[in-house]
Amino acid sequence: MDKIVILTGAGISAESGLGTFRDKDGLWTRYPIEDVATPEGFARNPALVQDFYNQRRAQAATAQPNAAHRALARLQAEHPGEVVIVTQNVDALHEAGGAKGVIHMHGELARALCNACAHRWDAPEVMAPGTPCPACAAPTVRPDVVWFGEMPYRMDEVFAHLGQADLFAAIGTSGNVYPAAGFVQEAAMAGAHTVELNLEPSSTVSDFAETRFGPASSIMPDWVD
Ligand code: BV8
Repeated sequence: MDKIVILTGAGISAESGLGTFRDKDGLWTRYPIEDVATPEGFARNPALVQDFYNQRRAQAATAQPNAAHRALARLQAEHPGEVVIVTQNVDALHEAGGAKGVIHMHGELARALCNACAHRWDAPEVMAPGTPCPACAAPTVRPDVVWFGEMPYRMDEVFAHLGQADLFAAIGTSGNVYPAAGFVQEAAMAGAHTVELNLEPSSTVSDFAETRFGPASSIMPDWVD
């Protein structure tokens, strides 16, 4: 029974039309991270942050999975119970492409979170500042995404998978954000073979035993099949 752990980043959704963060016209070039992806930024200007995520939620709602998402779903189907997909992405394109049990370590655009009582529910298409929480009525509703300085979700589970990995592949991530960027070293320490599949070398390319470069929707199907 092999254990295959896959980490994905914004690059796997790029060909579905969703913006990445650090490419030339990436999201972080238009919105300072500290203003829209930190709890402090949300406290300072909730309307700006809600607008940032409303725009991305609307874009994600019409995006379609691409051949890379579908290739990963095929990999899971061909290796039942052996393939765990951990994504940094907050879109739902892995699920739309047929993947199961995806671990969204940075949360999900389609979910809302109450800062007061931690209630979570399916987010409305447009989330206005001051929206009352359906559970406690406090006007402290935010997108259920993990901001900088906040603990990513399900890390214990992820590190347990990494500790048993025979194969670890990172797809479409620049390797700039931790703890995700450190997963390759965890997997390598467990004896896993490590592969980077990306448009270009990431910041952590030297940590990988094998690299394949090119657009995810063309290199992924070859790699899976
Ligand atoms: C944590 C929100 C610990 C949702 C995101 C000081 C203070 C506090 C923390 C820190 C600090 N210094 C460092 C840290 C840690 C910090 C961090 O790593 N900072 C970096 C910038 C140095 N990390 C954190 O804060 C994390 N939490 O450490 O908690 C803790 C411990 C105890 C108690 C409490 C806390 C939380 C990190 C999560 C932040 N949230 N997003 C959202 O808006 O989406 S991160 C953001 O970057 C996105 O989520 C994205 O997923 C993530 C990573 O980016 P990538 O996915 O890699 O995207 P990127 O654009 O960078 O790269 C795209 C790649 O694709 C490129 O390489 C490109 O070449 C490639 N590509 C493009 N097109 C294609 C392609 N590849 C293939 N095919 C194509 N077609």
